Amino acid sequence: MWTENNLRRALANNELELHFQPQFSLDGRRLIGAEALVRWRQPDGTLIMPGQFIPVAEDTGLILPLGDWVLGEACRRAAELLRHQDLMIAINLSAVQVRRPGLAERVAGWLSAYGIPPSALELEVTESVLMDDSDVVSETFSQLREMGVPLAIDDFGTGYSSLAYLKRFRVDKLKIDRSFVSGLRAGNPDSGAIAEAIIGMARSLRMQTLAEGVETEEQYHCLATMGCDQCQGYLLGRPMPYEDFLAFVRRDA
Ligand code: G
Ligand code: G
Ligand code: MN
Ligand code: NA
Repeated sequence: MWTENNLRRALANNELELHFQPQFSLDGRRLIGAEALVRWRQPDGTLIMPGQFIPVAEDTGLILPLGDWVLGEACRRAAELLRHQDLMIAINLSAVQVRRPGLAERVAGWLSAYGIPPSALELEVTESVLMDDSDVVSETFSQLREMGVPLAIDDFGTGYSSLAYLKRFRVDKLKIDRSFVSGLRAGNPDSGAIAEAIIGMARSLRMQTLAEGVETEEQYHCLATMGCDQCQGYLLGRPMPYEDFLAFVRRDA
């Protein structure tokens, strides 16, 4: 496991980078954006995945400067990408970042620093973050809502979901966890029962749905039949370095 000092050095030496996993509309397979995923490029070239350092960052408070770097870098990249195509960049937020006052102001600052519209960014949080009923969390999400920054629930369906938070916050999108996608089989309605229930609920509440972890044409087809709006997964593109994603966008544009 990486230590606080390793991570502090990584931030100071600018060793973090964002990779981008493309996201598509299910109807027509149009490129609509990407999820930005942080990686740590060590001086010898080794790439460290977030599962190995995000927990350390969360425990030590370094997630605050790290998360702010991710936000700024995502906005910088979004500004470049918007010159080629109308896209949305999604980023992941940790609970620690949301509980700290001032997140909405940071977001507003980065949007204006790079001159991008709020609709070019999407913030992903897990269900547990929205179950926090503190004033700070409510205030932050209502500010973000007024600003017009879209909010998505990551790994939807895997938390201990009281769905009450869906009444308190305006959520724009549910990201259907890949555990509900991996088993999808054409001709087997049971395999898609949970995904279908999520899609139905989202529709009644006027939220969009994005299926994660789509790896096969069969899964893609099942989701399209169920009326899911968007997807991401190895079938259509793995997380990739910025330059590769840019090439991807230019081919598509
Ligand atoms: O990148 P990978 O493809 O291994 O992502 C693993 C997990 O790491 C993701 O589920 C995501 O929740 C988390 N993660 C990736 N990038 C970030 C980030 O910038 N901030 C936070 N808080 N979590 C991230
Ligand atoms: O933020 P979140 O927890 O959703 O992070 C996405 C994670 O899922 C990343 O680790 C990413 O590399 C991984 N991932 C993305 N697409 C696929 C896929 O099609 N299959 C699998 N198994 N993992 C995926
Ligand atoms: Mn995510
Ligand atoms: Na997820």
